Amino acid sequence: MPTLFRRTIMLAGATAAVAAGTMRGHAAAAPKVAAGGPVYPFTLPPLPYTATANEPYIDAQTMELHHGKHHAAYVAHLNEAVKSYPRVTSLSLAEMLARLNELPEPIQAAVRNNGGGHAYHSMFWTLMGGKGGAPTGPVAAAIDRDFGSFPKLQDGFNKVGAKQFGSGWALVLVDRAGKLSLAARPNQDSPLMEGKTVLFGNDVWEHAYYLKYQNRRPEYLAQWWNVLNWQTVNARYAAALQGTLSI
Ligand code: MN3
Repeated sequence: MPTLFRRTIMLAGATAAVAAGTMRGHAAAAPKVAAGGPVYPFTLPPLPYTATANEPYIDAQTMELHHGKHHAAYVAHLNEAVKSYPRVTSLSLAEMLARLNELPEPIQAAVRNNGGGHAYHSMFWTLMGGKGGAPTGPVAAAIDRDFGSFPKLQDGFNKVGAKQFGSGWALVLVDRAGKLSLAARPNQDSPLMEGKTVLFGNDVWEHAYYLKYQNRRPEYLAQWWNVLNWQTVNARYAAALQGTLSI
């Protein structure tokens, strides 16, 4: 059966289950997510550093617009989309994304885009503000094991980020055994929708780099490593191994 038809039938089934007053009909198929993380009403988390903290690699104006305008809009639009659906607002952000196909059809696209955006950016700010350099801690050994070396990881990551057509994210995923892998996703599509967990990632939407780098996305990708906070990456890695990494 063509994928399009399978998807249409699945969504129709999910919509019927919700219309009948239950979201439990498809619960068995929903990917598991860790407890915790953002819940409704969603709020914009403050930047964990000043807007200038990632200069000269990420300029202050980009940080202020990206956080105060783009991320703030995802939060506002997500709250607006879910506010009239108490069965949805009772879910965490991670659960909303993992169970996207069970949500009422009229809000699925809004949750996918704005919920995905809120999850990604809430992680993204915490990943920066560091000093870059070579990885430290337990994640350094995992990088060597799964990519061969840190430069090989950087090269592969920068390539998937450069090749992502249009807007999206370059990602390192981590599974429950701690195994790392490269990925990219378009727009704000979250791997949480597939039951997958992000260790870290870089935003390759033009709004993340255009003021400073214009169309030079590969240069932005290369420079971004200079602000990566390995302490955050290690904390996320430890949480992923414990099954407590929510977004
Ligand atoms: Mn962004």
